[in-house]
Amino acid sequence: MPDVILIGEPMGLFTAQEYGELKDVTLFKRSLAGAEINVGIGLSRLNYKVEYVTKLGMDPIGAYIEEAIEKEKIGTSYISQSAQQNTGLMMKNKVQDGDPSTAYYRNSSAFTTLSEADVNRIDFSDVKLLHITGIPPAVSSTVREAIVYLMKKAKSAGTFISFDPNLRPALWSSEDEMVTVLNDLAGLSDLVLPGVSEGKTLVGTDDVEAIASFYINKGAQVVITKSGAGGAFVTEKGKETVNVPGFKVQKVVDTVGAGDGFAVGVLHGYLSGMTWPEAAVRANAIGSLQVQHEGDNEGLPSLEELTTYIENY
Ligand code: KDG
Repeated sequence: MPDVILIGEPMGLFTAQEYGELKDVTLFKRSLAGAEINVGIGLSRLNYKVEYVTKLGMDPIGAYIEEAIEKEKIGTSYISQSAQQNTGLMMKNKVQDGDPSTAYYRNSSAFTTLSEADVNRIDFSDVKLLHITGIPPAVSSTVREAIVYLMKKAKSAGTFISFDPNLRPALWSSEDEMVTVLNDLAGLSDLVLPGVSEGKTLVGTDDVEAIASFYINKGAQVVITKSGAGGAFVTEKGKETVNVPGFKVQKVVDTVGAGDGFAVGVLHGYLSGMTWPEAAVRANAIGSLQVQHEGDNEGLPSLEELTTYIENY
């Protein structure tokens, strides 16, 4: 049985190898993207048994992604395929430092056709954690239904559920819909991982205590709010909020994937029995490693690399 189950849309990522607008770039490097597969890769590198639920097209990028997932020692038993639709793609431009711009090619992708019928054989007995993000429920109503089905099944099996809102307004038909759906999903979760600016959109405030209270009142046991350079704010039900400072970085190469790295650290802490503030230290460390690398998951460390990084910081 896996320790962790994740569901999401992996994409072939084409990262520009020269500066300029995406429309002008001629040279790209191919790799793998997708918030949930990033978290899966991070946890697998830390030696957890991970099973990833997705649907791929029967095309070269789908085949590449399946091989990449296997190389990362992630289970593929819950991967289904569509003969009619293609695997999603994404492009990202090269930046000197900071936030690159991105373009999606994922409308009507194979993953958008995933439905409850693709996931109803998933067995949660002995599964410790189900990790959900706010991206997959945006891509289609069938995916959204499948996610609610999985969360309810996990909950009745006693599996811990973590939720990272991962706002992607471009994928939703309206902000109202995004806010309603994501707050409902957060209400089915034990751990919620919002960013401060996401809190502003989802809860209407950037006050970390107010954001945490909102999700604790919805049923969460713990809320860990990300505040970039301000580190993380850990609020456990019935306890005072604790600030865990971030790790300073010499040079930010690419911010994409930092939130996924943060989630990896928190979930590593949970799975290995640490306190939540201890987990937040790992989260800040992995987030800071990830921003020092180009690519979505290239900075995610092994257990030894993580330990050495924290010890030498
Ligand atoms: O968190 C990194 C993601 O932004 C990236 O991998 C792409 O999953 C992705 C998405 O849908 O935006």
